[in-house]
Amino acid sequence: MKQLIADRALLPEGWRNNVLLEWDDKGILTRVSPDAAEIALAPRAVGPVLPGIANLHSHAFQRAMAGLTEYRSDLNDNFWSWRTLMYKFAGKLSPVDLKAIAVQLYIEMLQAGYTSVCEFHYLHHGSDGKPYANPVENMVCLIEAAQEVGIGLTLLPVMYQYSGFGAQAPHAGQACFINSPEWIMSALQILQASHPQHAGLRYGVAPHSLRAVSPQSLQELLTQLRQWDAQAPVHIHIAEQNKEVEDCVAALGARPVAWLLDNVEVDRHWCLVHATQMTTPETEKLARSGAVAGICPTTEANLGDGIFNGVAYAAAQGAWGIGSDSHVSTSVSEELRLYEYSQRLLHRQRNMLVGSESASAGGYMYRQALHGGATASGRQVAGLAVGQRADLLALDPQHADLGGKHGEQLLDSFVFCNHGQTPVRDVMVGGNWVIRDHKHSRQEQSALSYARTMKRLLD
Ligand code: NGQ
Ligand code: ZN
Repeated sequence: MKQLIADRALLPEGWRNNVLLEWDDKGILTRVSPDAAEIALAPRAVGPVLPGIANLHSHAFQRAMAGLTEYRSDLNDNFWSWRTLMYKFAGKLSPVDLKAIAVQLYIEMLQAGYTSVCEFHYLHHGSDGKPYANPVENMVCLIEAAQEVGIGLTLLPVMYQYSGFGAQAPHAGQACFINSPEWIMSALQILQASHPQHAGLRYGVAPHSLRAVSPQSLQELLTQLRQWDAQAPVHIHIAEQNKEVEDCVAALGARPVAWLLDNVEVDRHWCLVHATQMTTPETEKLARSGAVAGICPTTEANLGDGIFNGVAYAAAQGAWGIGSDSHVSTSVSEELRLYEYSQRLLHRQRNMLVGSESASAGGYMYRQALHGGATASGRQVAGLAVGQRADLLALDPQHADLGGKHGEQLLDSFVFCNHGQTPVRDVMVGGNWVIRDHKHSRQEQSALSYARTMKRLLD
């Protein structure tokens, strides 16, 4: 029997004491008993226990670009000039490089408290656009990286066809992304045969954006996907930049979020990443759809995207989660903090996202990101409850930010304090400890191989 006792743990009903957790061979929780009497023999968590969060948006390869685009590359340096640099970098990567980067990144995510990741993966072919001998080679690298490191994975092969609205031909720099609905469906079948889905691995799809697919191919993909798996997650980049909104209005006669909600059946299986440019009616309609808004605060700030309509979305009780996207940061707490701070700066008030008085902002954000991340991942990772995965973190009770604090103060301190090392001390995924005392068993090996990869890429 696999067990853990937590003196304090955050359960769906709130903070509870003396919680006995038990899980089965698959790492699924079979018992969650607060105020447990028979606790003497079970191993004990070092400090307060939180459920682990799913990172709902990642392009793993971009981890290796962090810090390399922070200079003015263009007189009008913006999202699109950053993208040109990103394409150049993507063109240099081999499958071996991708795997070394992903291993490093996934260890960093675990250390910060993410226990799952959703990979929005579009580097499908070699830089000349030629498919690899195994057409899903890069996706296999991501699966192997996640398995070796021990993080849960939702893999979303990206459909990418065009360079802009109105089915414009792709640019040369996009050659390694290009495919079709048939390609995606056959990739999913190959992957399911070689790496079948299990509690720690789930497949879905990601039409890249309304600019990179057509209404017809989107519909084809969705029809075929739903025959294959009625519940599979669907993620899309939706409305990150104003230019994208203007082009969408010109081509399709509506703003991207409005067009998608009016033309496609969008429900809780959908995750709309970067729903940054929304009117309030779009915001309210998105909230009602049940879809998850994928908010990536550090990347959206880094790329100069704009600020998510968070206060209206929270008031409409919309579901949301966080993604580290381009990985300029892999810190759970920094993502949550920056989301709330963006709202404070915009509205010149404090604690904007929590609806009711005296509710904790950190507590609200942690729970929302937990539920939104779990829904977007399409996996059973929604917290410490029977039937969910044993994905959890134990905070360091000795950390200066946590001493003497209780309940929601722990979450507020986790999110809003930033002093020294992260308080995330131990991390368990699917019933296995993957981080102990801040360390991963493969971290030294990974650091060496990541450093070699970076040296080669930058030489
Ligand atoms: C991506 N990243 O696919 O990596 C995009 C940029 C695009 C973000 N949107 C490329 N943050 O949207 O065309
Ligand atoms: Zn993205």
